[in-house]
Amino acid sequence: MGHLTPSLRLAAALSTRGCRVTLITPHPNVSLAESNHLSAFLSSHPTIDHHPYHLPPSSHPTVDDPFFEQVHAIRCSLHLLRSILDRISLTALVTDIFFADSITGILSDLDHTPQLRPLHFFRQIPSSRISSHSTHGRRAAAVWESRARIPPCFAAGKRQSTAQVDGVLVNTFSGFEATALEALNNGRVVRNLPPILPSGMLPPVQMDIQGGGGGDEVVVGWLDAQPPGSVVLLSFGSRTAMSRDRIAEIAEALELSKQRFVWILKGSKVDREDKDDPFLDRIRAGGRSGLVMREWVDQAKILSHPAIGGFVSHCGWNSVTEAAARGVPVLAWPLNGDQKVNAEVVVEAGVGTWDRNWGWGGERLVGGGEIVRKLMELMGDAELKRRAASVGEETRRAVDDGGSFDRLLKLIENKSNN
Ligand code: BUP
Repeated sequence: MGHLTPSLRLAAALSTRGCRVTLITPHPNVSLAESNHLSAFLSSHPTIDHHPYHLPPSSHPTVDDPFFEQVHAIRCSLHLLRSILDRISLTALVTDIFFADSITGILSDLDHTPQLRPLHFFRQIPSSRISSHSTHGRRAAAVWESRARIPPCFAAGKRQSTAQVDGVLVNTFSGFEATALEALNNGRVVRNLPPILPSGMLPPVQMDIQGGGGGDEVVVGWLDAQPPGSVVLLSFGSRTAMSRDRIAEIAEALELSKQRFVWILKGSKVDREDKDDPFLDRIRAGGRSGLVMREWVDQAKILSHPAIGGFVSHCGWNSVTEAAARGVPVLAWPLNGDQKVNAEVVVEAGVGTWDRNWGWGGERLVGGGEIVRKLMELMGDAELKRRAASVGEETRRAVDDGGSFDRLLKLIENKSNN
């Protein structure tokens, strides 16, 4: 969902601004959440064309993470895209950065698209990896701390794929990662990069999710009855299973703290076996002052509710930007992948806190008492609230000026005029 959500937002935003959009997605999807979102999106955007491309059965059953299994299957079958691309009259192609190298190879093979170079869609720039220092009170040039920390698409081995693209579109906004964007675009990180374009804060897509079960109404109805800023939202993404021990400690902390909360709780990797689970049902039934939601609910919508005063998050990049854009303070609790980097961005941007001693989510069992202390800090820190609110305001201003998105549209327009 972390990749699909921004891609759908981008497709919707381009379509609204007059682009004719075709969506190419692999089939089958990895999770129920993905297929539900895709169908709802296509029904609510009838002008967007859709081409599924059918993946062969998994040849990599040893990977125990369905998401990585899917990435592997897609990478192995990108040649299947050729026949689809041959049938579409393309002006511009936006691809997820995961498939950068292979797509570039396929395009150079297509007869009718001699000047077509893709735009890669990348999730974030880890600005915390760019250190800015102050000289005589002025912000000086940003430099990378170490090559090893450069995002893979910009690193030397992968540079060929970025050299052959028209731009790298990043799911971020300038108010949030100004230093990183400036450093990349001025060649201070790696020379001769294509333009790095922030997508700006893409608005959430309005759609009716099939089988949604009315969870959103339940949450919003409950939040409407709570005082402003009094509720903490807890969500650790849709993809990673948390250990039962950890779930139990969080449940205990919520009970001890008497903190009002909404907890989006997933017990398994993606949503494959998450249906009946007596353990999770017991947690859900606990007598605490909040809601435990086992089904998909609209997180961005919940974060927008005035009753929400804090967010305990695994720091998936979308979650981080959704919270930042709404000025909601974050308690970072990364689980894997790029999430520690994202947690650093949260701290650097001033929108949240992160206790590095907690390590990866699954590494060390953080006790209920410790979680209570952090929860209290998150919900009671007036300075943190002020800083987060000011980042939210800056973001809203950035959306209003629409500058970065206009640059993207211009790029596409130039290509269609060529
Ligand atoms: Br769970 C959940 N509702 O119930 P990230 C997630 N989301 O709207 P990561 C919901 O999914 P993954 C739910 O708002 C965000 O836009 C959430 O993306 C939305 O996480 C997206 O935060 C999740 O980037 O992806 O780890 O990359 O959740 O698939 O693990």
